[in-house]
This record gives sequence, C-alpha cells and structure tokens, in this order.
Amino acid sequence: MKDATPQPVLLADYQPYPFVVNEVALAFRLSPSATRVLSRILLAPNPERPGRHDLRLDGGGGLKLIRAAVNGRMLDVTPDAEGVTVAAADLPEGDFAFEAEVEINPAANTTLEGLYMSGGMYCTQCEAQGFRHITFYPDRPDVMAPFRVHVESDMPVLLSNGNPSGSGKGWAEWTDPWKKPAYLFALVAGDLVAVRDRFTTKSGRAVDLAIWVRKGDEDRCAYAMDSLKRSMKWDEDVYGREYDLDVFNIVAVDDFNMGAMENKGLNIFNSKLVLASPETATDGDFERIESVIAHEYFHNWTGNRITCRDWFQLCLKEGLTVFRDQSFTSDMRSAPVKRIDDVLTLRARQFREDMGPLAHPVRPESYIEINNFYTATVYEKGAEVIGMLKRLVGDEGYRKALDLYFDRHDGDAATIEDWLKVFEDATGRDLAQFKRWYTDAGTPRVHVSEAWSDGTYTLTFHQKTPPTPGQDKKPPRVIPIAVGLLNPNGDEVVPTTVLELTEPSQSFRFDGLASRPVPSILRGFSAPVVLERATDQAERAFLLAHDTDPFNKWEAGRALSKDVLTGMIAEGREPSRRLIEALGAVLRDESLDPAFRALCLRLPGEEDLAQALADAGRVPDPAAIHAGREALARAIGTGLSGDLSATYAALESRAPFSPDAAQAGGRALRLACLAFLNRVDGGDRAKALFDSANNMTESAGALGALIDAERGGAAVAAFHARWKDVRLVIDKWFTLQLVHGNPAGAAATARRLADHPDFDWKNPNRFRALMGALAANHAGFHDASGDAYRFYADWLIRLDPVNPQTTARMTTAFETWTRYDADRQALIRDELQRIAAAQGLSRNTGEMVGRMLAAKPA
Ligand code: 0A1
Ligand code: ZN
Repeated sequence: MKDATPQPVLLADYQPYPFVVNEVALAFRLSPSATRVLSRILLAPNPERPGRHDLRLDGGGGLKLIRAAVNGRMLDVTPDAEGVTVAAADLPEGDFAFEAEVEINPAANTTLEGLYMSGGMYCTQCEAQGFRHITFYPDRPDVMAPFRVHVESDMPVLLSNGNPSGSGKGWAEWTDPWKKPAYLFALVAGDLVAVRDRFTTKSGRAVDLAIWVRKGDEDRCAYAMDSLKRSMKWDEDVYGREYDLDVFNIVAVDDFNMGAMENKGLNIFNSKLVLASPETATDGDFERIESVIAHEYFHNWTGNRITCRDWFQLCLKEGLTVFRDQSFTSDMRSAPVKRIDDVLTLRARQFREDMGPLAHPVRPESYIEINNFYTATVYEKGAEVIGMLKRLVGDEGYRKALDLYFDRHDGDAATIEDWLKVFEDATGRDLAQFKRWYTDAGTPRVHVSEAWSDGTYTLTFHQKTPPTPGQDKKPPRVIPIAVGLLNPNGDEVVPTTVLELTEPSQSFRFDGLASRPVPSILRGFSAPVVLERATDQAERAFLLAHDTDPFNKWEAGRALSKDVLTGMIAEGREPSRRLIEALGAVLRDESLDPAFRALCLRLPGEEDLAQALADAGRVPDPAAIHAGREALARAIGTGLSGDLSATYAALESRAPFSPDAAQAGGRALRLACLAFLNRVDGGDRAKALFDSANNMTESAGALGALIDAERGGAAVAAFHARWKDVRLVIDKWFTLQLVHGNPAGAAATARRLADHPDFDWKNPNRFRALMGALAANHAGFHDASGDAYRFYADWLIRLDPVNPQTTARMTTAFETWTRYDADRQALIRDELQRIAAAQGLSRNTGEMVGRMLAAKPA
C-alpha cells in the first residue's frame, strides 16, 4: 500500500486529458473472488491537447489484466502500480476503441472503494477514485461519457446507472444516456427487496422510485421515500430543476465509509441514512435522513449534470449541494432552528479544522490523497460561502445566476472561476475580492468597537485572518455583516441591514438615534467569522430576552453560558444567577418554539469550551472543563427545578409518534429539561422514561441519562437484549456507553466494549460507534493518563491496512493536539509518531498524521 514518497497533486498542474471518451460499454461477470470486467471505450483525440499523446489509463493494484486491445488488435502492455500506458505509436490517428478484460476480487476488498461485498451483496463506491479499482480508465471527473452496462450474476437484483434496457435470467442491462464521469458509476447486485413509489415531474415524466433493502427492512423505508418525493418537488419549485431519467433507485448498504453517494440514477446509502422507524431511529436520525436523501438527490443537477473539472473544485458541487440541502431543511422545518444547528456544526467541525494543522482553503491547491479533502471546510464552509454570495447579490440575483449556471454549464465539468463568472455576468458585481473565500484558509476574526455621540452611533470593524499552514499573509475579504439596533427598552430601532466589510478597518454610522442603542451584530450568522466584541453579561442577557433576530437571540444566551462557564473553569467563579434566571425566562416563554428553547437550554459542550479557552489564550484542562460544566448543570437543575419539572411533565405526549419538527421539538425540550433534572433527582425520571418510552429518541435519551446518573447497569443490558438483532440500534448502544457516564472510566469502558462479540470492527459504522464516541468524550479521551490516546492509536494502526479511508478520517481526533498542556502534547505526539511509523501505512493516513505532526505547539 505504501508508496515510496507520495507526491502531491497540484491545481497549478491541471491539463485537459488528451482524449475525449465518446462511449463506454462495460460487461461484468460477477463472482465473489474472481469478477471479470470487460470494457470497451471509444476514444478520440481531444482538440484542446493538439499533437500525439500516449494513452494513459488509471488502474489500481488490485486489477489483473487479462488482455487489452486497440481497435481489435491485441496489445502487449504491462500495467504499473497505478495504471497502464499505451504508447502513442501504438494508437491510430483518429478515433479508436480501447478494450480490456480484467479480473478483480470484490470479496477481498475491505477498503470499501471500488467493487466490494457487503453482507453478501455486491456494491460499488467510485468517488473519488474508486473506478480505477474496477477497470483501467481515465479516472478523472473532466472525462465524461455515456455508459452502457451489462451485468451477469446469479443474484436476483442487478442494478446500475441510468434506465433499465434489458434483462433475462441471470443478466441485466442498463443504459445511462447522460454523460458522466467515472466517479458516478455504480453497480449493485444482491438479494434485495424494493419499496416502490412513483413521482411525476412537472413536465409529466413518470419516474419509478425504488428503495432497495434487505428482506425484513422494508418497513423502515417510508420516511426516506417521503423525503425523496419532497426533495424532487422542492428542486422543481425552488430551483426549477427536474429529474431526467425514468427510474431513481436508492440502495441501503451496511458497510459504507461515508454517508451516501449520488451515483447517477442509483444512489447508494449507508443504511443508517435510510432505515428508520419510531422504535429504532431518533428524531435526529429522521432529520438527517431527510437531509441526506435531499443532498444526494440535489446532486443530480449540482454535481452530476454539472460536475467538477478536477478534485480541487470539489466545493463546486459539495458546497452548493450542502447549501441546497440546508435550504430544503429550513423550508421543511424551522429555519431559525436549522440555522442554529448548522452553525453549531460549523463551529464544532470547521472552525476547529480551520484553527489547526489541517486547515486548508475551501478550494485547496494541493493534495496527496483526495479522499482526505472531503472535509468540513469543503462542505460546510463551502456552503457558508454560497450563503454569503446570496446575501451579497440578493435573492433575485442569486436565482438569475443559478439559472445562468445551469444554462451555461449543463454537461460541463466546471470550475470555481466558472461559478463566480455566472454571478458576475448575471448581477454585474465584481467578485475578485470575494474569491478569497475560496482561495484563503482560516477563519477571519472581526473585532468591533463602538462610539456614541449626539445621536450618532458608529460601529468600527477590524478584520484579520490568522496564518494557516502554507499561508501567512491574508488580505482582507468581503464580509457581509448583518446588523440591527435595539433601543434600551428592547424595541428595534434599526432593522437588519447588511454592512459590507472590504477593508482591514472600516466604520459605519447610524444617525438620528434618540438614545444609545444595543447592537445585534452578525445576525443570522451572516458570515463564517469569529466576532470579537467587549461586552458584558447584562447586555448578553438583554439580547437573549429582546433580540428580534432568532439566531442572535440564541447566540446571546450561548455566549452568556460560555462566559459563565469559562469563568467557572478558569477562575473558579460561582455559577451565575443572571444566567440561570435568563434561561428560566426562556424556558417559561411559551411564545417560543420548543425546539428553539431546547437549543437555548443546551449548554456548550466540553470540546466547544476547550476551543473557547484556547481561543482566549488559555490552556484547556479537560477535567476542569468537565467539572465546571457539571457544576453549572447541577446549579441550573437546582435553581430551576420547579420550572423544569413543570415543563418536563407538561410535555409528556400521548399522541401517536410522528417524526415531524413540531413533535421532535417537544421531545428535544423535554430531554433538555431531563438533562438538568437528572443531576438533582438521582436518575428517577430517566428510569421512568426508559421504562415507558415507545420511541428511540426517548429511549436513548433516557438510557444516556441513566448512565450519567450511574444507574445504567440493568438498562444497558435490557437495551442490548431488546435490540441485539438491529445493527443500527446496537451502534447506539456502543456510543451511549462512551459519551455518557464518568469520563475517568471512558478508556476502560472502550477496552471492555472492544472485546464485546458485537464489536465488528471492520464495519465503519460500528467502528465509529465505539472509537468515534470515545474521541467525542472530551474529558475521557484527554484523560491525563494518555490511556485513551494509546487505545485509540492502537486501533487506528489496526484498521489502516483494512480500511485506510476511515482510518485517515478518524485521525482528526488528534487535530487539536497543540492546544493542550505540554504533557498531553507529548503523549499525543508520541501516538501520532507511532502511527506514522506503522509498517505499510496507507497514503491516506500518512498524509493526515504528517500534516498534524508538522504543527508547531503553541
Ligand atoms: N459525494 C458524496 C460523499 C462521498 C464522498 C466520498 C465517498 O467515498 C470515498 C463516498 C461519499 C456526498 O457528498 O454525499
Ligand atoms: Zn455531496
């Protein structure tokens, strides 16, 4: 697996492929350990690359070349480790057909990329570069072609991209009329059953929808199907985009490295993002299913019809598609709650990434292993950048630009330059400075100060972006800052206006005010920046009570909680009465959406507090953070016990379960109350809820609370006994035991659970359920003994040769290592070095630990 010295790929080196591919025909004879793949590829010289060129085709180590031919003439070629070359001299001058027969071994493929087997079925994953493990091909997104696929197998269900074009006993044929890059190729063969439905597009095309699952799972597909139909309708209504084939198939697989994959006409999903019933899935699971089904469906236009020229442009499809799925969820559920959730994720994952050794631009300029760049920066910050663009050009400008984008680039492999150009052409706006959001890494810090005299209020902003690996100097960016002003009595005197920062320092004046206003800055989180402003707890409490912007209302409470917690942790202060009263007021305010109240009541997590402390120049102490957060939760539980109990009791629902946002919000608020009450009632309510719950949201919530109250024992066993045959629920069983309870015992619990017969470590969901949960337990993972670090690194070393992609992603548990004390830094550095030195380490994991080790401790 190990390359001598893996060379980085550079954006600056891009060149078009010397050939165009006009057609691809593939034939598969499936067999678990010896599948034959026959390919016939029609090529022609690419006028963009004049002259004669060798034909270079990608093809990974697992391919056994049986024979190859050009225009029917056999070739005498020997593949190297990464592909095969046919010399220009062996190629005819004009069009020609390259044919090959290769043998591959899907049963031995544990990497879950290329063609592999999961639970007895064949399945593929080709993004980013999996197709080269199936056959020799120009495996790059700018080579697009129509595909015809013939499959022979004794499996009853044989699926591929496009429309079915023939079938008989033991074979099926599929034709995809839309040209596509190889990363969108998919093939599935298995003993599957379909849950079917139908959608008629606005121009009258009838589309047969099917979700393919294992027998017995059919009754957990309804929500995914409903989400699919709503996504199809939404994309027509909001973006004017219709579906373009006669069938749309979704397959659920248990072994999958990521969430899901948008293969043309044949989406493949991690089963956890398809299967759901009230008994087995939480409200969070339902919401995630809805959004990922939408995400993959939306890729049909943003990703498939218009794809990326090269992998540096990944955000072109991912940032835009995340932005689209976020808008969809906002329309389906509560927009303010969705915005707050998205910002929580952005800060927890992307800000963390942007502040550490793995920081990179939304459009990177170099990579060693592209699979390491499916990151929060490319996805989530990529979406934020589009949100800003929309804010700057307005809703109408955005719609015009998108119409132009689809019109101009349909069928293309496009770039960020193309994307920005449609906005410039549609709106007349110069986006040269805006482009820095794509090219410069790092989270800008925006410092605000204010002045007041004679009815004039002035806000002065300074922007500065800290250096990131490989980028020291950062010129100023365009930053849209949405601002509103409130009167001291709480009335809004200046409604939301968007200020555009373009300079390092800039002032904005508001005239004719009767009294000094209270500013509400960065409303709706109008830009992905860190806002720095000297303020006090009284003002935060005021905004929590009065701000008309729901995001900033929540943000004020959040900032207040963080101030109080960091004061408790770093300076030994007492829990704040003001905070407890302010939270009490929110809790009692029935005019507010329960889901919003639940968010306001959720205390910042320990990782978030570590980040806040590090940001303020302090060294975070994980045990002290845990203790401080516990102390505040207890103080709130005691201080608000009456209100919390009343709300908890009032929210008990007798209605039949529905996963809709309204019911889910009620459950979220109820569990938020339980989190505090649990600290004062010794787990009694949690026990009663666990015994009576008829849905997974409450069942899992109650089990977590019982473990926190150190009363988990019998419930943990009962939960396992009840769900032992439902994999996705057993994943939760592993996770709950690691994210709850006394962190001092987390590493020991992890060791014990890794010995459990259900710990099927080669299954990525199960591996993450245990290891990911350990890493998510901040105080447990960072226990001063270093035991958790060691255990975690041991497992990464073990997983790497089996599944390098998942291993590499999970190394990010260590990405924050430089923020801790010297002892912890030394412990983590040792583990990173131990991983780096592992025999035959993959390029994926090697790149990640190499970048992390290059970081200089603060
Ligand atoms: N394009 C998919 C994500 C994805 C990426 C890589 C994969 O395998 C390495 C799998 C899925 C999406 O955005 O949903
Ligand atoms: Zn995507």
